[in-house]
Amino acid sequence: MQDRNSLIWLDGQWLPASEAKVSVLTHTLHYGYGCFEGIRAYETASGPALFRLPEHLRRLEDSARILAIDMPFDRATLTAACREVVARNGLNSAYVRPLVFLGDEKLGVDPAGAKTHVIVAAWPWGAYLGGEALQAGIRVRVSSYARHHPNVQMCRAKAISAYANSILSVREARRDGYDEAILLDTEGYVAEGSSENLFIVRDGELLEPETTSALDGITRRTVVTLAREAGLSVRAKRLTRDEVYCADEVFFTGTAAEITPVVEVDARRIGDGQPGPTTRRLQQAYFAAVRGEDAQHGDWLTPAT
Ligand code: PPE
Repeated sequence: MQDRNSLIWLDGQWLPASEAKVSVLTHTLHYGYGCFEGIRAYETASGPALFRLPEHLRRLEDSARILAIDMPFDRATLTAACREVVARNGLNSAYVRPLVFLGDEKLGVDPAGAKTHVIVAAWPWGAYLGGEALQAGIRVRVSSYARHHPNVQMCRAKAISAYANSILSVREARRDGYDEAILLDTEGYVAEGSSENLFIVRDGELLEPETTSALDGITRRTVVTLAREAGLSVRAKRLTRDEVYCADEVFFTGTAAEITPVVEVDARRIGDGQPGPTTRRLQQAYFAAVRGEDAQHGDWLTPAT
């Protein structure tokens, strides 16, 4: 997937992907200790721009803090790397992936002595859940796996190790013929998708899970803002799976997944089985914002050049 000639930023140096290599004794490869971000750059009338870059870099800093990893690079350095990785690779739109990991200086669970490294890579990434997903919607199942309890894996960190749970749940869903998974928290309330936050619409109101077992998604925050501006009521409450079954509309949000309608959950059709009007309206508002067509939210965009 990654073009071998694409340029990757590694600890302050620009290297072709074929040379941006780590040792098989890299600490993070063995124990999954590290964190990352996913940021999209969209084509706008004034060139490619990164959507909500400061918020993503703030969350990367928060993730490192939660994991007690000292970040070796400051915000300004990483901002420049994220902008440049799009520009240097000549991408009009891109998915940008900063990743913080520990090196091969030592192994053993205690990472003391292993050096912290950072990469920033970028690649073109189309619709996350397939070309049709944004238009037609997807089918999801409630996972047999629970999302992490915060005393197991602190979910406010976008920690690499949290994703084994995501991978198991998405593989289970696909094995069973679904497109994605919804994970409940350990108390049985809805948490999030394997790599998305979830919203439901019921009687014109937008509801999101009140949970400590989900990532604080930046697309989620964007949708809350856009919905309120559109005059919709938005509320967080503990959501159960049967409330999802009975929703008028369900959709996922995420940088990669953008706003993906959900039209079926556990063999139950949602609404009339088509993406609903509120989902459509929020998709339109979201795509206008990311493409720089919403004058009110120009400050959400950082030009790549
Ligand atoms: N929950 C999880 C578990 C998650 O991984 C993501 C993003 C979200 C919620 C939504 O967060 P935000 O992107 O800030 O709105 N998942 C990223 C990784 C996807 C991947 O396959 O890699 C993403 O969407 O970039």
